[in-house]
Amino acid sequence: MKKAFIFDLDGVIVDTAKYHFLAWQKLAHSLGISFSEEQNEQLKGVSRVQSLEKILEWGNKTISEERFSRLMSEKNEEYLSYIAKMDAGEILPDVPRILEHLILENQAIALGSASKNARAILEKVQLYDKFNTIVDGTNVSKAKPDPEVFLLGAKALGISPENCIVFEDSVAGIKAANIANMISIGIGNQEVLHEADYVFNDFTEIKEEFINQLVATKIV
Ligand code: G16
Ligand code: MG
Repeated sequence: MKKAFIFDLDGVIVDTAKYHFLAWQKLAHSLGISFSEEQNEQLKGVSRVQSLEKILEWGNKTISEERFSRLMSEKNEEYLSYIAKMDAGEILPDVPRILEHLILENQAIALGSASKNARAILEKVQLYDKFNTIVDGTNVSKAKPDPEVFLLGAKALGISPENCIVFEDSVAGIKAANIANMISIGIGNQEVLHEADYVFNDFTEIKEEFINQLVATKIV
C-alpha cells in the first residue's frame, strides 16, 4: 500500500526556530518589547503575520498597516541572512536515513510547512529533490491547526488523508493532522505533544520496522 509521509519543516527537518528567534528578538527590541525563548515557543508553526500580531499584543503596541508590513519584511530579511549560511550539516539527526528508507520503499513524500521560505531552506540543505510535493506558506490561506496544508499535500499526491502520516513538532500541527484524519507523529516532548498518535524525541528513535508497519497498515 502506498502511503504519503508529510514532513513539517521547522523543528522536524531543520532547527530554524533559533533563527526565527534571533530575527523576532531583534525586531521586538527595536520596538522596546522584551521577547523570551518561552514566547518564541508559542510562535512555532505559527505564520509570519500571526507571529508579529502576537509580539505586538505582548508589548501592548498598535501600529499602522504600513509599518506592520515594513516590519514583516525587515524580520524576513534578517531571517534570510541566517538561512543564507545554512548547509546540509543543519539537517536534524537521522532525517536523511528515514527519507532514504521511504524512497527505497517507494512511498510518497511531502513537505507541509507554514514557512514561505521552505523551498529556499530545502535547497540550502540539499533535500529539495527528496520531496514529491511541497506545500508551504505560499500555497495555503489558513494556518495550522487548520488542516489545509496537509490536505493539499495529500491531494497533490493523490493519496487519501487516512493513508497519510504527518511528522510535526508543534501542538498546532498535531491538531491539524488529527483534524485531517491523518496519523500524527510528534517529534519532541511527549507531554507537549500528547495529542499525537505517537511521539518520539527525534528521528534517531524511529526504526525502519516502525515505518514498515505504518506502510503495511490497511485502512478500510
Ligand atoms: C515555520 C515556523 C514558524 C514561522 C513560520 C512562517 O513553520 O515554525 O515559527 O513563523 O514557519 O515562516 P516564514 O516567516 O519563513 O514564512 P513550520 O510549519 O515549518 O514549522
Ligand atoms: Mg514545525
